[in-house]
Amino acid sequence: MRFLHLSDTHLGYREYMMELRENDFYESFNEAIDIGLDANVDFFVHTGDLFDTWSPSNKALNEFKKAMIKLYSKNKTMYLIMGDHDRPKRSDEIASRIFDFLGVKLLGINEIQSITLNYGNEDLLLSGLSNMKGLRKNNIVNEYRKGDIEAKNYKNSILMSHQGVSPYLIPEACEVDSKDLPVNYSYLAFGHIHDSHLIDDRQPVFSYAGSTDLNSTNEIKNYLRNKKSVNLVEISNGKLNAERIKLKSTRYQNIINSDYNNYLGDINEIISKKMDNDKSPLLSVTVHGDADKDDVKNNLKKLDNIIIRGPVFEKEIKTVIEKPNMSRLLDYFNAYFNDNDMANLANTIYDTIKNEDIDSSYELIRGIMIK
Ligand SMILES: [Mn+2]
Repeated sequence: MRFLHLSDTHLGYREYMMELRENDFYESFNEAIDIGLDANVDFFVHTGDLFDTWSPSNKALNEFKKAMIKLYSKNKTMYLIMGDHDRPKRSDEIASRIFDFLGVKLLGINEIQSITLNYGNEDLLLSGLSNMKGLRKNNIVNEYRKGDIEAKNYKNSILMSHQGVSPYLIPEACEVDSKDLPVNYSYLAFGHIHDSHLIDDRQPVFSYAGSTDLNSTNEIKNYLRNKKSVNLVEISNGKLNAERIKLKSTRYQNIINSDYNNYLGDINEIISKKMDNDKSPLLSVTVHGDADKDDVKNNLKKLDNIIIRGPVFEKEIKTVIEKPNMSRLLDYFNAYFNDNDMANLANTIYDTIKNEDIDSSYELIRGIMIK
């Protein structure tokens, strides 16, 4: 059995309102789909943040439809879970479910959902749990346990989940500790973290497939080291082999930290490198020290075939003075109310309103009022 694991495609994301950047995301998504089709996989696994918002543009919906028609014509199913970007924030249909008639199957909306697949006379358990935020977060470990019990009965099994797992993110952003991950599955297919991780010297094999394009400059460092990728996974008789396939259509990005005398040379050095494709590179430029700003801006404007982020001018090295213990919103609530319980309450309400639909927020507040 073979499948393609992709994630965090954020279709419809339009960086700087540039149509060109929106198209980049469609292109890398389509490259990923074609990698799966060329490898003649049995099915596709998408671990969330399919679209950039739960209410995508018609163009984003149409791009997805075109790709799913290709899959449908070759009899391939796309199994999906929702990421935090996909879950509707008020009562609405889930965007990916519109495409169920093309064999798109969404799993695990509010709790873990498992199905049995059969390819080439082998069974496989496929479990999915969509992103659990806010109040739902408390159920994650329990849902994993339910899946883990089922996975015991299968030689081949996959869990799809879209969460922050420690230690892959800063602790405050993690919803799951790696010690709470299920142990009986063959493959833990994760989404949410945009840098790819494939840990295949453990059982089960664990992977963040990573995003297919860069959503933020935070991803540049990892992109330069590892590129963007998808996983081609082969599984048979409980034996699993996962391979990262690097994408070629990703627009090249880099960060330039330079000064007035050297910035043009530094830019030229980078763009003279061999690229994976002929897309204009996207460079974030910071010029440190004294600089004729207008001259820099004019010179950068003259450069053809490069997209420049910035330029940012840094006169001197800035030292950020951070007040102690004021890095979390909860600390601000604490300072305001001067009362731990009130601060926690405010933080919970804020978190719920931010992450959940209106009904859950009412439910939470009603619960508090009854107490
Ligand atoms: Mn994402």
